[in-house]
Amino acid sequence: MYRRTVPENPNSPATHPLGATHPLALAPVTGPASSVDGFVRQFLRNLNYERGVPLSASSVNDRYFALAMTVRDYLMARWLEDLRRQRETKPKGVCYLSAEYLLGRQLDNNLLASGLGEIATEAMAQCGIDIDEMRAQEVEPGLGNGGLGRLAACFIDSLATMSVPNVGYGIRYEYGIFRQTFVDGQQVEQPDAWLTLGSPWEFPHPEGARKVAFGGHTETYDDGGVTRSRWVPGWHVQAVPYNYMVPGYLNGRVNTLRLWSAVATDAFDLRIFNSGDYEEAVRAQTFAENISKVLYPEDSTPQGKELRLQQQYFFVAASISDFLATTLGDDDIATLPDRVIFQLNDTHPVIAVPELMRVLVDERHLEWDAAWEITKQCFAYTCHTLLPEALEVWSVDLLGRLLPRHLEIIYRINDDFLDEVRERFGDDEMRIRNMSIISEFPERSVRMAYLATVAGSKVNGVAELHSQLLRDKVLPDFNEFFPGKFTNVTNGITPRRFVRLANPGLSELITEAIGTGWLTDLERLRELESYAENPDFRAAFGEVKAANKRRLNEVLFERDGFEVSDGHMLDVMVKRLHEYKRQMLKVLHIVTQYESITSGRVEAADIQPRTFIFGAKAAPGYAMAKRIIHLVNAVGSVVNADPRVEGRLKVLFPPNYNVTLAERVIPAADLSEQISLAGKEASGTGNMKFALNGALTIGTDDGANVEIRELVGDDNFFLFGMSEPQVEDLWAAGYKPADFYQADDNLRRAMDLIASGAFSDGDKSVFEPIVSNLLYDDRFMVLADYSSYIAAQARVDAAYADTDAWTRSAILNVARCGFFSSDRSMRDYIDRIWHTPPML
Ligand code: 26W
Repeated sequence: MYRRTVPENPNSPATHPLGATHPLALAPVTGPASSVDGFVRQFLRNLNYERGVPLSASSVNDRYFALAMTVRDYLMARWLEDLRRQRETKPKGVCYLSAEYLLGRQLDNNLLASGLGEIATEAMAQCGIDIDEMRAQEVEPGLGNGGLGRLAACFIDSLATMSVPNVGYGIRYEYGIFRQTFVDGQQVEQPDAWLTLGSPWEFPHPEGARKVAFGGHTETYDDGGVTRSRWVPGWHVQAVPYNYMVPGYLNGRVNTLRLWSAVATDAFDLRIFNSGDYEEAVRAQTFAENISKVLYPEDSTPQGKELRLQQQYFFVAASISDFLATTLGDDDIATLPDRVIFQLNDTHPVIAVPELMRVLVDERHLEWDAAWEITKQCFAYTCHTLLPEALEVWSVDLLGRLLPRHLEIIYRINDDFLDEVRERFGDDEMRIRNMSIISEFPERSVRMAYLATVAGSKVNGVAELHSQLLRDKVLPDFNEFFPGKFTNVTNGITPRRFVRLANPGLSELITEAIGTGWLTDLERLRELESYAENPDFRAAFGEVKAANKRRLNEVLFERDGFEVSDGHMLDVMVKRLHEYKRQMLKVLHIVTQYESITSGRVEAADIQPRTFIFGAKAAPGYAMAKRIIHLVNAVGSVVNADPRVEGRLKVLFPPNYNVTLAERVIPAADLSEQISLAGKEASGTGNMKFALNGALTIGTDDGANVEIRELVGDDNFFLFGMSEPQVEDLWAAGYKPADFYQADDNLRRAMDLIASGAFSDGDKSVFEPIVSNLLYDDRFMVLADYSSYIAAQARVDAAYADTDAWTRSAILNVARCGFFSSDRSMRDYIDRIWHTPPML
């Protein structure tokens, strides 16, 4: 038997991660809703007085709002108390600056964090309400594209759980990431109007609006003998803050996420735009409000669009001004580094660097050098990519028009920096040109990653391999110049959302075995290792996986009408559609299996039945990515309709993959596809979520896969493909895809089948661009890794045939991946970069 006799109470202070000594850990669940009766009363009060409806006439949305407000009411006292204590003790805090937060639904998370789950469920039942219906009512705020945005959401969850003072600053996009639909297998984007029914989680504070300036010109003036610069802006926008609670897990801590919404300033400013007529005035208003209208759906390919730069400056200017006004207050500006670290989530918020300099020098009248010393201590920068095309640059022309003073400041930072470089390395013009924040080709522009590197107290990559490549390959000159500045913090994920909430069955099993502490100390999952050897535990683990598959089937049937076959291995690839992630490799594997059966070379009965699940959005302007989506759907239609592979192969591509769907798909998966070209995926975080939910990984030696494999061991990971150095060598030697095509019969047959029009009603032109890309022009070397991938998939099939051994491996994956908690990532940032102790 693996069960403990006495299950621990998760609310018990003794088992609380902060220990019995933590004052808040001792606090009982109190507040207006701490009993079922109290919860019902508060819920009805909210329904009647906040929504203005009686229960009998309430809509689902009314009830959802009233429920959410009741949870909010409970958290409110803690929130206010934390803010009060912070004002009083003035601790150093983290301001996380991120253009994206991919939060996912809030209700369940906040029920879990507050410990109100059972009470709320019972209270709803007493009111005749199915709480699952309430959960389903919430529209997830999709204010991010993918990994970077979801990482920000995991990080703020961990900081709250660790009681570290933090404000997450970002943009309240009126439209989040587009809703994906398929028409004839092709992606069609629909606007994501997530606010149509309102959101019960946000607190608007129009009185806390900050004024953000744009355009105009700069001038110098004499200030009692000192020559100073000032910015004379052309126009302004108001940034209105919306606050969201970020509750820690059962620790009584509530941090803040503050997202900014743009509105036009007063009539005076409007006049700048209009010639006195009303229609022009309204147009000006629209112009201002456009700034926070829509999330840019580009992931990894910067557009260089003016509106995007406006968004970036808008939110960082508002955030810095907000921090100085509300938190630093009248305290000496020189103490700023003791009070805050601004963490730059990729280059998107890097314009904050010259903004802080402008505030310090122009507004607070600090000497340049003193201001620079402060600024350098207040920033740290995380890079999330290596793709050269994803490294943001802004043309000097655009920057100078929109932010003329900031451009001057950037020039000055660069001049001073290059002087230091010359001093150290002499007049090495090549080096100077390579290190300059300003690049001259193809047009004069500002390299935001360089600016962040020069200004940041630390620069980090997001997995060991990525950090090493960043340091040694992308920015080696900077590493030489700033020894010790570069570091690694491997990404992590919050186990609260991605294990506890997404996989209640597994969570219960784990808690029965090892107790409750693991949710805030994920390394404790190690204690599961011995359970991998226990047949009863393996059986129970297998049952949980089977139940999760059934749960997924229900969702897929309900949302997309999909019927999923029983007894299949679930082989899942969910992530943004990008060539470097190589969804095409997965397609070639499917086509290979399909071709080998339909051509009669392999018996259908001899293959391991698999259901392939894809989830992926393509940037609307990324033609190749969209074509690949079309191909996946086309292969799916043919394969799913072919009786020769019925019951053996199935391809499902539910549209609109998002956090909510991820929470259902990941716990059901057997096999996790992490197949990027080595050196291209900075980290990946989906890979961690799958492993922690007991899926085995088939993957390249890329990003955090490297660390996953090290931890779970080679026997529990299906490695394939070239290593990063091999990729470099092959590329340098001249990659010839045709050689691989010629050398492998299976590959040739799969490619030929696609080229023949078999998946496009005989029309060869439809997928021809994909085929010729792979054959003649593929930077991501899909064909080079094909045979190794197929061989690894054969090992997967063989392994899966031994159910018991597979389950053992799956348990070991869970047991050994505790390292990938975002709590650990946060601890790394805190110890090595931020130096912001928890507020106990
Ligand atoms: C439009 C410009 C642009 C450039 C880069 C938009 C978005 C980006 C991001 C950096 C892309 C991104 O999300 N990167 C992912 O970040 C994750 C969190 O660190 C990593 O796990 C992924 O490997 C990385 O691709």
